Amino acid sequence: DLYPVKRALLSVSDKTGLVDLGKALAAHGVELLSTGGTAKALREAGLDVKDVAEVTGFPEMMDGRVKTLHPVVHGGLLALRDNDEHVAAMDAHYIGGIDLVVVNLYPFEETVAKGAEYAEVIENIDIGGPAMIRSAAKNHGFVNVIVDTEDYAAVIAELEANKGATTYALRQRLAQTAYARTAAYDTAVSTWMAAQVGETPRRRTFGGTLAQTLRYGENPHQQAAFYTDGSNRPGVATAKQHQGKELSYNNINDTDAAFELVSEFDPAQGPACAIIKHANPCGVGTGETMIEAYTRAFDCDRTSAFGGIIALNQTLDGATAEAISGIFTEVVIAPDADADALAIFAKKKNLRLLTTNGLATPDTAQLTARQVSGGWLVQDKDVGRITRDDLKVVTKRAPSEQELSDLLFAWTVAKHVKSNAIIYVKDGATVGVGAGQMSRVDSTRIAARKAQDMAEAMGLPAPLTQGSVVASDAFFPFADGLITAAEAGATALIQPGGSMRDDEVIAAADEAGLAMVFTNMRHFRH
Ligand code: 93A
Repeated sequence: DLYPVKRALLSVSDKTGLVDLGKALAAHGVELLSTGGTAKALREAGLDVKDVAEVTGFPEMMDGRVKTLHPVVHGGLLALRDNDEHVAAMDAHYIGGIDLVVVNLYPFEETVAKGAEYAEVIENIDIGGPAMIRSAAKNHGFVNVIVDTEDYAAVIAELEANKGATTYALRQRLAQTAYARTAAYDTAVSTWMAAQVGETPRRRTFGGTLAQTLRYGENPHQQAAFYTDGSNRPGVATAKQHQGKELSYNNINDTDAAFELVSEFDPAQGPACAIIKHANPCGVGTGETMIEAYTRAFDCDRTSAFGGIIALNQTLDGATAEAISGIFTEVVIAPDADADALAIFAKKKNLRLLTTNGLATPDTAQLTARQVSGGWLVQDKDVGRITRDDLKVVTKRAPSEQELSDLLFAWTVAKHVKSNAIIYVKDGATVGVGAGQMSRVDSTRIAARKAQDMAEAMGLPAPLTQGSVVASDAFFPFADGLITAAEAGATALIQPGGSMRDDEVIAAADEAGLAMVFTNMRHFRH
């Protein structure tokens, strides 16, 4: 399965390692063909190179749009060397075999990432490069294709070991890498185009660029990696890490949840803070100052906040940094951090601080995907939002101004809590979160029980759920959940409505003197 490399075509945008590779090939007597810029770089290093234009008899034209798209190139790549008719065709049309292709593509992903104009992005869609890669990879029985500078060394090592030939095993592995690259490249193009014309779940592929090989996955026995999608959105994928060790798989997941949640709160309306554990908030607070917002988030569930991930919607200041330093925290993510905060955190070597230079855009349309066995589920991201005007009061009593504002706050938090989600809120801060239970009444009970525990731990006369409002991410199927909330001290409720037993639930609310509003929108999150 050894096949000799006699002629190579090199055409690369990223010229890293090119000259060394060219020299190693030349040392094995390989003839070098190349395109404009690549040929120039090789010649400057003193190598003997033939221009592709000379081989095809056509100049590079149309700003380089057509340089290698020619039967002399593709015939040389695709011809089966052990097929008499193919060999006869090569002879008849003066086509020489090309046994090795070295191509890396126009930097499409980088061009998008730097925010280039439409026309420049279009010009960076490589056509000839992927065509050569795909031709060479198809003919891996005879042809080597290198698309990754990291693979230069392996090919040189084989040429050394086998007197200028490579093994089938290597060529096959290179072919697989090659198709992975062209697939990722076209995915990047289609993802960018989807952003221009609007994404739909029907016509979208997902791909990404390897950003980080993670130490492990959700558990230490699982391998993992982090891919970025090139969209350059403010968030965990693009944040600047100021200190601490690398983020783990779970850190990235939780930091994303924290930042998406806190970004719901317009900084112009004041500071907000979210503390996340296992992808669910264990406290969300607002306040006059950031330290107040943090403290109120922390007071919702001080026990769970230990080892949590904290997101802020405004600059991290010194006072808040000092307060956060009081307990073990994994990650803090904020749009920015002031000098005082940086100095305070510098003493906390294990704490990771990320700044994003902006907030996420939870109201911008986007697709989300999740893997199931044998496929992917794709949907629009939940960007649903409601305002006061969308609410329908269904009880005899209408909510007060304060209740209304807390109901909307609770509803926003509920969107970011795993179902079944029940959120108790008082004065712009959560005071109880029930998440991820299989029954809604259990979520209602758990949140109230935890508030009771917190009151005892903090020496409060009554749990903070007294005089709170409650959001439920989906309708109450029975009155029991609502009654539990009322017993915990809730005075108002927000929920989608739409249950067969809405009448029963509304009657129970009236009986308990609760105000209740329907949103006619659900926020399941699984
Ligand atoms: O514009 S292209 O799509 N048309 C082509 O025929 C073609 N052939 C190679 N781009 C083409 N290439 C790309 O040019 C390669 O994939 C590589 O990225 C780049 C190398 O150009 P140069 O050698 O001039 O620097």
